[in-house]
Amino acid sequence: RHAFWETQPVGQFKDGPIKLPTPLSEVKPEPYNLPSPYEWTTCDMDSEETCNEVYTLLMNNYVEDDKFRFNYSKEFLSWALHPPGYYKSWHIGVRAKVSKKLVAFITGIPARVRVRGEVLKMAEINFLCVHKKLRLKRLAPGMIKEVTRRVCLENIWQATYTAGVVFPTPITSCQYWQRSLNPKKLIDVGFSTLGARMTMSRTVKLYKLSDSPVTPGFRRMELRDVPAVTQLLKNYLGQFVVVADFDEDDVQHWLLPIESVVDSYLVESPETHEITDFCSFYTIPSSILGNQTYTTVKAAYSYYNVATKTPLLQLMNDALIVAKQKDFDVFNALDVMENESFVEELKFVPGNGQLHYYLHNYRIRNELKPSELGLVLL
Ligand code: YNC
Ligand code: MG
Repeated sequence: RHAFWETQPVGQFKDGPIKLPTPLSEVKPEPYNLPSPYEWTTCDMDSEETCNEVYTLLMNNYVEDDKFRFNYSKEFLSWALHPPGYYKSWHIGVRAKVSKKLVAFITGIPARVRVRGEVLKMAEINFLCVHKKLRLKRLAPGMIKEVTRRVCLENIWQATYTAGVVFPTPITSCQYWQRSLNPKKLIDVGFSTLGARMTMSRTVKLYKLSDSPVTPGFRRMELRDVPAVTQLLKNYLGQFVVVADFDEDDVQHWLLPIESVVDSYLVESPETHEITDFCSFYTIPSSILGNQTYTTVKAAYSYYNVATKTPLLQLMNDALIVAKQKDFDVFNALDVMENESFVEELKFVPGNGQLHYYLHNYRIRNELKPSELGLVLL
């Protein structure tokens, strides 16, 4: 310890909070000001009407590149925003005062995140979106300040979030890998291109998978598996540096399958009935911008995977097989945890663009490697 130097404005040796919490009475009690045509609204995502408005705002204005825009489903949004202990006040919208049209959105959800040895209550910030017609008017900073205020009012002082763009300062930058399941469609819509010296039929053959999973005892996760899956995850995630800290309630919420939202499979040993391996992925369709034949690409995103008996490569190959059975077009995985160990052999190719991970009000002295992350955000 350095009783003196730790009080000085110099880089510190230790990881930890950048600013200490203030008394709650010092957190601003009223919302930040918005430009006068707009007003804050708290979005009740249990209301079908509000959920529809959010869905429509995101469908038309959320993250996109030149060809695709995320098209999170209503069921997905409801799942993503209602974890155990969620705060309605963290589902924040901005409306035009006159028309009441929803024009911007940002959300937080509570989570426990372990950073090395310390488990912290954090907010996970997501779905920041400003209507295309209101861009570059500095609405986003006001929304970020307002969500921060509402998080602090719950006596939570740290947050985590991901973004495709760089600002101060990522804890690590990850790469997406993409595995074609329906190569013909992906090529037709311009999601991927035909490789050099490749024909369509050779490409289709290259990506062909078995009709059904090969691992004996591979099956869908059920409610009765929650305790075993929680234990498997806890043991496995222990090795990583920034990690989701899941209890059984969290596992039930985040990993129990929900049709077209989240899928989880496990291996139950045919002899001992022990649960030895686990894999999961969530569903985000993307709208295809300006294609006549197809309107959406159905994408699976690798979530949490744990292999203790089955080789991880084989487990993930089975995940690809069930994703293909469920008619996904592509399977995406970040290079977090041990994902780099299977991507190349399973014919994933690097996607373009990176995903940067951030912590709010928590310093990590050295940038992490993606493989030190045990946290996947939606
Ligand atoms: C972004 N994604 O740099 P500077 S990811 C954070 N996250 O500030 P304006 C962002 N900041 O550089 P626009 C950001 N994108 O001047 C831009 N910024 O210091 C910064 N896109 O604001 C930007 N969703 O309102 C600049 O820009 C300032 O009208 C400019 O709005 C931005 O959900 C945005 O990509 C992103 O809807 C809303 O472009 C808009 O362009 C848009 O003039 C399409 O803003 C959708 C999109 C972002 C997805 C995500 C994570 C968000 C994290 C927010 C940060 C949380 C901080 C922690 C809270 C602590 C809680 C506690 C305790
Ligand atoms: Mg703006």
